[in-house]
Amino acid sequence: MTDPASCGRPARYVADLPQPPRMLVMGVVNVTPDSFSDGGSWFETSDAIAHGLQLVAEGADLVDVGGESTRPGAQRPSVDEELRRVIPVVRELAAAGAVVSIDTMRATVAEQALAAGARLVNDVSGGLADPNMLDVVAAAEIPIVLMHWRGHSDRMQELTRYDDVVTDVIAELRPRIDAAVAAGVRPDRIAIDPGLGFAKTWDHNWTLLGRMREIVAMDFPVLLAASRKTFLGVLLSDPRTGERRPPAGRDAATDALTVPAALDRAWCVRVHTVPATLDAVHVAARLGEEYQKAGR
Ligand code: PMM
Repeated sequence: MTDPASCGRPARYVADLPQPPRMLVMGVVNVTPDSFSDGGSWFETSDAIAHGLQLVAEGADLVDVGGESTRPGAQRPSVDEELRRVIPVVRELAAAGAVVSIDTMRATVAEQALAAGARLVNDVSGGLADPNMLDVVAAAEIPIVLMHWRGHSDRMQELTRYDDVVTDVIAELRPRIDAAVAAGVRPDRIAIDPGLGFAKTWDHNWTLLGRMREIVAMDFPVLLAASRKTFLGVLLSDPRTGERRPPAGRDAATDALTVPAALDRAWCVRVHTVPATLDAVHVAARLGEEYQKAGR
């Protein structure tokens, strides 16, 4: 669905998911011992469930449950271990009424999470890591986020060469969309994501953010996940010691990016803390109305 009303609102929404008159907010539940942003904080099932419920109570439109860290150099968990981490969390959150997204590159995990009540698959590999993923999503008739991805975390830092990062990311996302549609995923159930931090240098992330409108112009809903990422920690390094700002100190910077994301008409931001993000989203939606009137 396209909403021509205002530049502070998503250019496109994803079918079968909430469609509030503003950009959506996805809260992150990392059921991992080693995520860069919050590793270990919600590794126990009960802690992860409580955290997810808190994100929903704070106003998250979606909660994204993941059991595999994608930090550079991370080792993959076994399928059984990933299932053990995420399925009980998905089940409980879905039963409590949350709209749950499963952050996985594995078709088996996606399939079981959907059976446990997940309503969206967030595949950071854009369907590349597991040849069965797109078929599973098509058969389940649910939406998917296709992220720009070039390889697993153990080698993604070697894969950062681009002629022009925005043009190349767009060119590499298109075949992923085509593959999803060819597998039978309905086009209005597809969202795309430039994959900030994945096979990107710090500067590539800024270029992608600065030229987000070119990605939005692909005419698919755009998810952005800048939250707490290292390029923010680098920007905000301590001027005296040169030490990077730690992840928990990057939330204000994350929200500073939420406003332009909404004004550029992204569909959703994926974040670790919800309240300030939601405030920023409301501000951007209201400001967008004025920009529209002013012809900006
Ligand atoms: N980044 C992470 C995990 N999942 N999903 C999408 N669609 N896009 C991302 O950029 C993305 C993701 C890694 O960050 P985390 O450790 O904070 O979860």
